[in-house]
This record gives sequence, C-alpha cells and structure tokens, in this order.
Amino acid sequence: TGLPGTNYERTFIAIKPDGTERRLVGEIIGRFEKKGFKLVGIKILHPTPEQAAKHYDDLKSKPFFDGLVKYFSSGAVVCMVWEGKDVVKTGRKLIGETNPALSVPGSIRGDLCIEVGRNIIHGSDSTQSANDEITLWFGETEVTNYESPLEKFIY
Ligand code: FUP
Repeated sequence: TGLPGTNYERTFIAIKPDGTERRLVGEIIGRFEKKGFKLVGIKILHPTPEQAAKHYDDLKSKPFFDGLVKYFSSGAVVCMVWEGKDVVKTGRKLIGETNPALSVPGSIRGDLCIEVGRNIIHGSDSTQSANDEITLWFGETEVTNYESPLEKFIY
C-alpha cells in the first residue's frame, strides 16, 4: 500500500505555522476529507530549523531559502499523510498555486491567504517527493492502514 497510481497513493501535507496559528487546521482537514481522501497519519510538532532545511533541501540555492526555513520552523506545524487515488496531483489542485495571488478561489490558498511567504500549507509535488517527505516526518509505525467502508461509495 502507498503505491502510486493505486487508490492507496499517499502524499505529505503540512499546515505551516501561520495556518496553525490562524486556526485553519479544521478548515484544511475538512477540505481533504470532504473530497474523499483518507487521513492515515497526523501529528503536530514545532520543527527545528535543521528539520525545516532538510524538508526544503531542493530549494537551498534559492534567495528565499533562509526566510523559508525561519518561517517553517517558527511555530507548530501539523504534519499529515493523506491517501487516495491521484492524491499527490489532486492534493496540489486543492491547495492551489505556490503564489496565493495566482490561486483560484475555491482552492485553499486562493481562499485563505495572500502572501507567497505565508501560504499556510505544503503539499508534495510528486510521488517521489511524497515518499521522501513521509519518510522524513513519520516513523513507519506512525502511518496507519485501515479499511474504510465509505470507500465503496467513493470509488
Ligand atoms: P510549493 O510546492 O507550492 O510549496 O512551492 P515551492 O516548493 O516552489 O516553494 C516552497 C515554498 O517556498 C513556498 F510554499 C513558499 C516559498 N516561496 C517563497 O517564499 N518565495 C518564492 O518566490 C517561491 C516560494
């Protein structure tokens, strides 16, 4: 399970410190739940700058990297693993564009934030990075497999 291309594909979603601080956790979880995705991992933690830098390792040459690490490690982050068909791609659709100004209304960033540097949520951009990020933030026993009878109505 967790296999890309199946109904059990997984993605890593994080509600950033501004999203948590602004009490948007329930709103964001509700959107993924209502879509039909299944929550299989969740925890809240205050990342160290080292953890944040590791998470954004692919962006380390960018001019905004230091600010990004500071932002991501500035408070409590809700780390989640969501499961479902095409959840990586569709999760990114629910989230919207990197820049909230370019995100359509109806998307999370389009509805709930303004600044690219305060865009409230992270979602993996590929099945490969989903796998890497889930491994970075979750131990093997922290992601749960369970059958949901609802799935027969969703698929
Ligand atoms: P995304 O996958 O949409 O989160 O976007 P990226 O991985 O390209 O960027 C990661 C984070 O860096 C964004 F969520 C916000 C921040 N960022 C900036 O602060 N300025 C930029 O110009 C681009 C990204």
